[in-house]
Amino acid sequence: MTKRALITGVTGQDGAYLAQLLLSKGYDVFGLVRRSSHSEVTDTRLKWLGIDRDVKIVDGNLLDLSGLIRTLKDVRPDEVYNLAAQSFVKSSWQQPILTGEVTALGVTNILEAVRLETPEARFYQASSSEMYGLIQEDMQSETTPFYPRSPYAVAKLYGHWITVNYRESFGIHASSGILFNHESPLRGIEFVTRKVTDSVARIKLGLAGELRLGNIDAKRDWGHSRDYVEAMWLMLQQDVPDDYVVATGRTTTVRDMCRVAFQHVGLAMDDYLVIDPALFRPAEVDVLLGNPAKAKAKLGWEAKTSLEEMIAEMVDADLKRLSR
Ligand code: NDP
Ligand code: GDR
Repeated sequence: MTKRALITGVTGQDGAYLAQLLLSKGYDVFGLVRRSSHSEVTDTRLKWLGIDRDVKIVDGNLLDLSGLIRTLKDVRPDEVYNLAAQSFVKSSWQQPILTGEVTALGVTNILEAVRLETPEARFYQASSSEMYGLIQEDMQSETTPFYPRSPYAVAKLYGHWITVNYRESFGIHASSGILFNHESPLRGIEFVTRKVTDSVARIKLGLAGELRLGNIDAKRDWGHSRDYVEAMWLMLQQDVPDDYVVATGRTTTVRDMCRVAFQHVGLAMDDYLVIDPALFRPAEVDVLLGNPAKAKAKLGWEAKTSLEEMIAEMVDADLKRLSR
């Protein structure tokens, strides 16, 4: 029988790659999309991957429980991937309440809909390494204590624990992936890697003269979204639901990531980089480094793409976009 999957956040970076993966495995893929007056831009990423006609779009919003219940009743998915969120950390200080409503309580809404309509469905929650925040261990694993440092991270912590709680309270097959930063040519332009690759491409083409960044000493464990969505799927194929760190096990400063991008087009970073204090955050997560040992041992999952390969792919994609 053809498996049915529902993806919330299907218009985002991970939603697009996950939809592509599930389609390649023969799933019927349904994507929850919130209404926009600019409907032509909502499926940009699905179009980029050439799958916009293959994903069945359902109208809905993580804030609207009655709509979610109707969606679960109609779609009757075997697997539900909850990727929708207000996902930009910096905006979460400007919009802390919205972030809490969508990124935290929204998880309870979708879990309630699953519990009421399709309690046998397997559930994936998009948890985040941001939950570690002010790190309590040099290398973060599933047992490292959390210390969130932004309204976004606080909201994700709620989403994480409510997922664990629905697993333990109602026996729902609910797993939580604690994913470290992952990027791609489909990354939103506001996130630092894509901001860098887009700016480097603009500078190379003579369309811009500088790149303004905030804290370039921050360190992140960066992987590729295409690799990470595979781990999401693997989690839902296990007999027993669980929580997994998904990471590369390597950490790099924003400065060095940026240098890789400039080097790829043969330019010297120091000629263009400007530090802008306005881009610093009220509280920073200085360093993240994940330990993916459990994902490797239990899921057989490993990151395949290096930071250098990924940044090169992103710069090339931005050069192509801008040259059109
Ligand atoms: P994106 O920001 O690219 O995508 C977020 C998605 O959520 C979009 O499809 C957006 O829709 C949707 N969305 C936002 N608010 C609502 C709402 N109220 N109702 C329904 N849909 C909504 O994020 P990513 O793809 O990068 O990340 C996917 C998930 O994984 C997120 O939950 C993120 O927090 C989490 N995560 C991401 C990591 C990363 O490094 N990328 C790491 C760890 C966790 P629209 O297009 O309409 O805006
Ligand atoms: P992050 O990603 O906050 O880790 O959250 P982001 O790319 O926004 O920032 C990474 C680091 O770069 C520093 N930085 C800048 N960041 C941005 N966006 N713009 C800048 O100009 C800039 N200059 C320096 C930041 O201060 C930070 O230290 C991402 C999101 O995808 C979350 O949803 C996800 O949960 C986590 O990754 C894991």
